[in-house]
Amino acid sequence: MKQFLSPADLGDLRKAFQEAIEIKNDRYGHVELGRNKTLLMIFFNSSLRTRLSTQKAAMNLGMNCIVLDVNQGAWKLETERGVIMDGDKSEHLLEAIPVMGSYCDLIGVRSFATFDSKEKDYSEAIIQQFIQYSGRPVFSMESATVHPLQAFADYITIEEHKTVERPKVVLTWAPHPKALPQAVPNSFAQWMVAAGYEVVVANPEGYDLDPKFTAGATITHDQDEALKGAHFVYAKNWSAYEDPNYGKILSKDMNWTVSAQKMALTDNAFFMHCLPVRRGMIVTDEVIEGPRSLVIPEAANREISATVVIKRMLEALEK
Ligand code: AN0
Ligand code: CP
Repeated sequence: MKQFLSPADLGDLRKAFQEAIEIKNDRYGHVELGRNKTLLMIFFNSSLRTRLSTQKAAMNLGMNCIVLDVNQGAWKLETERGVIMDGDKSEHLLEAIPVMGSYCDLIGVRSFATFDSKEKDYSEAIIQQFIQYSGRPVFSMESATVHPLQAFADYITIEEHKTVERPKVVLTWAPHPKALPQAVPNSFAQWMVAAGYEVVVANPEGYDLDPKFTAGATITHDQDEALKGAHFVYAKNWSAYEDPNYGKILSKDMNWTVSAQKMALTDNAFFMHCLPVRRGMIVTDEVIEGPRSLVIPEAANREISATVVIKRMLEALEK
């Protein structure tokens, strides 16, 4: 595997799940694979889970790990070609990327949507430059439009907890004070459809996601209707995708907050969220602290999803 952005990069999801469970039962079983290999993790944005779980995954595989927070201590990077660099940016990404590639064997990149340009965000301009110019396999640690390590961990978590072969999985928008990317819901919808589940996406009008990611899911603007019979409820805020409101907040409607009353509409569903989550906005304390909340095991599975992905990239290096 040379890049990791989508479920297609992983191939057969059932095989990937089996590999995940093998790793979970013996997470140091491949500790020789990464000996004298180095992972470079590059963060353009903040992180708790991704940083810790990905570093832990690399260590499980015997790798060395270097972490760079681009905005704290590195030179300010220009990302556009053809500009006269007479401003505050000291270095161009086109030099920085091959230099970074020369110090490592694999690269993970976190680079959120900036909302400056939908076209730029949806072309995944930053991570694609890493893929093109680093000379190394590259995986997304949440790039502009996708968060595949999260969606893979979510898939593992659902497989572990489901009690019917094809569960009803509902992705619901919920209110949030700041404009957030569509990366998590895009990947979640894409992976859940790829897993073969019954997938329903519920969001207020104006918040429909890019159909490229939701193809195969049912889209509705009626949250209560969507929740009926759900086995898993995945809450997430995102900003508008559709023009002319790309990246904007159109609603903070607290009727969309996932509460015990909302969960009562479901088939005793599990509650999921990628974290970090704002209590009282996205979900009530009662639901997130309740016995059907999977937020902690879901976050713990980030170590597992990252171990599978890094293992596959290391195996491909040897070929
Ligand atoms: C980010 C997002 O919504 O994409 C990261 C989630 C994993 N969340 C925030 O910035 C709060
Ligand atoms: N879920 C997730 O990716 O969390 P962080 O932003 O803390 O890494």
